[in-house]
Amino acid sequence: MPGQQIQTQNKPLMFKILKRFNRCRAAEMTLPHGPVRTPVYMPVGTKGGMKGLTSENMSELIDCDIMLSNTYHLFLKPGEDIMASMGGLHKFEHWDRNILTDSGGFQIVSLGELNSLDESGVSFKSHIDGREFKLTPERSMEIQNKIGSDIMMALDDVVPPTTTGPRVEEAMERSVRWLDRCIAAHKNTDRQNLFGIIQGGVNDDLRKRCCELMSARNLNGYAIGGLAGGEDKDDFWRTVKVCTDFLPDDKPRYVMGIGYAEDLMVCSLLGADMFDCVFATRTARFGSVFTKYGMIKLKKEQYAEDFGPLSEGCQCYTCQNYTRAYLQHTFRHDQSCLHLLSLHNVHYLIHLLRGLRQAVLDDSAEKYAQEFFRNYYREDK
Ligand code: PRF
Ligand code: ZN
Repeated sequence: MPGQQIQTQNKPLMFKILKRFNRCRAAEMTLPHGPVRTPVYMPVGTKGGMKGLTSENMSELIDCDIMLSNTYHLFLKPGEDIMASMGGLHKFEHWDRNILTDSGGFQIVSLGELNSLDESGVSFKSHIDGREFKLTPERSMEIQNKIGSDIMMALDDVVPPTTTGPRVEEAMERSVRWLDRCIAAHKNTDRQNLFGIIQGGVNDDLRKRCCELMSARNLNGYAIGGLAGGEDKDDFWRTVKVCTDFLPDDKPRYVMGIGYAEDLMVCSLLGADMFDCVFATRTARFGSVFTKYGMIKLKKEQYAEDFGPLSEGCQCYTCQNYTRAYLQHTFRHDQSCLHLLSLHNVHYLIHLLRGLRQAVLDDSAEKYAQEFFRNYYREDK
């Protein structure tokens, strides 16, 4: 047609696989707020911002490429309009790297504030003031569009992975229908990505069907949901493997809600690229920290005169400057060290996977993985 220009839309996500080790991929994902080195652990700042850590800490001390926030919490406080009038969540929390937002449904169900769920969406009562709200696929997209996250998650129907029977299939099929409503409602396709979430419990056929149905929607990335909820490790790992078998090879895959070091390693080796969990920061508040030789509880008497770092060889600010003995002392007395423990735990997971990525690039991933497991499960810690 004369005068009509072909619009070459900028795709808001590029995913370049740089090298592989068997199923494991070292890649660079480019988002509107910069590059993300994968496999990647994404720390969770539920309400925007990390508990005990500033945005500057996250970029300068931890070199984190992407953080996660929850639509549900941000919607209740400060609310979508305050965020929109601030120009989005990046400006609101002074974070100029990437943000991923979860859609809200999972938090409603897992916080037990669910009132009812039907084909139209999920209804819930605010845990702050008891007001009633309804979250639909359209509302979730509207709020995430206002938040301005780089990756938005589709609203999904999540059942615990230990669920059996027809409810598992219903939730999977509803998640596909809700995904289509999300796709139709998403306004900023030029600058925000929408990921679909694979459901289907620990049933291989349902997972395979969900992967095929959602892959046909040609999204920029996919998540594997509905796991890490009390199922056996064998079921968990097999399900991740089935999904990475049937999802497109050239797009990022995100396993939701995974935060144990060993799970991040196994899932990366199975071909997943992104992970998130509140575990690293939540567990730090109870004085549990990751070390090269497994997790330790800092309050144990044996660390009272231990003048070593939290984890041998750790390059984080905490380990460079403080001893286990000092950290235990402040943990017992005024808890003023909590941000130092959180910083270490988040740094540990981010750099565990960044180390794996570098090892894939250097052809030493097998050795890296073997050493990780040998050390992490060593008997004499
Ligand atoms: N769906 C969504 N968020 C999630 C999950 C899910 O299945 C999980 C699974 N454990 C964590 N976070 N939307
Ligand atoms: Zn450290």
